[in-house]
Amino acid sequence: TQGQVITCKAAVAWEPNKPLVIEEVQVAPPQAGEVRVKILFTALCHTDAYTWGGKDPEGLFPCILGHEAAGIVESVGEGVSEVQPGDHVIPCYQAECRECKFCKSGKTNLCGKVRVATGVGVMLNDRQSRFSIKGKPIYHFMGTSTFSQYTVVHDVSVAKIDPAAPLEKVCLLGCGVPTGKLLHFILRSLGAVWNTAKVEAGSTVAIFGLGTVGLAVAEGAKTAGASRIIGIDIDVKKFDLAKNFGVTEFINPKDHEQPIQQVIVDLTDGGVDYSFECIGNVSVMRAALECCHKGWGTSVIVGVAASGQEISTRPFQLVTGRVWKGTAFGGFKSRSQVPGLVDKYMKKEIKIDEYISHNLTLNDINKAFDLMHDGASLRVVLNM
Ligand code: NAD
Ligand code: AHE
Ligand code: ZN
Repeated sequence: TQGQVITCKAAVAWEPNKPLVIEEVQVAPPQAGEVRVKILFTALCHTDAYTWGGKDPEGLFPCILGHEAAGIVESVGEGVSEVQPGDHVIPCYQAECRECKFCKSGKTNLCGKVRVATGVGVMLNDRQSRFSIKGKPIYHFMGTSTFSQYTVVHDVSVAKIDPAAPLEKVCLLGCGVPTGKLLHFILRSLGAVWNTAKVEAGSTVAIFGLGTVGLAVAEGAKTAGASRIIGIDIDVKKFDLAKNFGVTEFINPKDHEQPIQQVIVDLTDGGVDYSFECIGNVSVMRAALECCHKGWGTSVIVGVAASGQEISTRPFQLVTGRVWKGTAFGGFKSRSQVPGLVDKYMKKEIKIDEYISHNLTLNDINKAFDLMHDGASLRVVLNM
């Protein structure tokens, strides 16, 4: 198949909110600096639902969504040296070129090399899509488009992993699980001031939203030695499950008349040391900041909010020492660090299996989105 167009099945989002349609798509061969990957397993993340739902200012239609997957390299374009056909890989929506000013800064995992192209659904080389249906181009999504049996990605957006790792599990390392593994992110951001992890042990943490991302934050907080991990969700189904990930206390905002930030401040002698918003709701983002302790509490925005939404708070909240930050992909450098996360899973140092609630096939993708919207699932993994 090398050098030839491949025809395969993909779930196409023709319009926002309309059921995805399984179509025969043509996938062009990889050009210079590109890799064609046979996707074997993909999971669904809430961000796919967000873009499908028309809430993403970068959302383009028709497109092939999906960004949490694993597969095998089918062929590579000119100049690709780090992967070859047969390699097991995880596509990485957050690229890592190791050459741009972001990559070289040592301050961020964001990469500037291909972002201009991935934000508009095309490949960098010729600003065209590699997907088409009977000659009509279909846009890429997040530089990954994993809801297709074959996809083309930039070589800076693919991590080579241990071939012994089960692809039906490690596909989750493409997004949700690393995003929540914020331990190193916290330690790095505080490194200069409070130098040791010991200071962090005993911290209090509040996590808003107990989906896969929020539960992965809980798992990381537990590993860091947090003394109290407070989980907040409006769906009580999440509470029993969350105990297994380290959540020690639960709050359903619907049970309280007071604003949730006040409830948490009262419960924690003035507020938590860290809070995380893992929903994408701007009023919850405000509550997450305001439930932090005066003088040092840090709130991290993880959730992705809809187009047009803005955050607000009284500036006094920041004047009095609370810190507001955000993270993409948990701060991990993708190509450098995803293989190590796979190894940690193989050594049973991090959970993955526990985040998978359902296994379905690509043909059932609309059912998988229904499960997510009903709150009935954590991660649904699709066998392609
Ligand atoms: P999910 O749908 O599995 O989980 C969201 C949880 O939030 C659910 O349990 C839901 O019941 C709860 N919730 C909804 N509204 C609430 C409210 N008002 N108060 C309390 N709880 C509420 O989603 P997920 O896949 O875990 O993703 C979570 C968020 O993180 C999404 O916004 C997603 O787009 C974003 N995300 C960001 C990154 C990143 O790199 N920053 C990566 C992955 C996902
Ligand atoms: N396109 C949206 C923003 C979407 C967004 O913030 N994406 C996160 C990853 S979510 C993964 O599930 C991210 O990494 N952002 C950094 C980046 O470079 O995209 C919008 O609002 O325009
Ligand atoms: Zn995601």
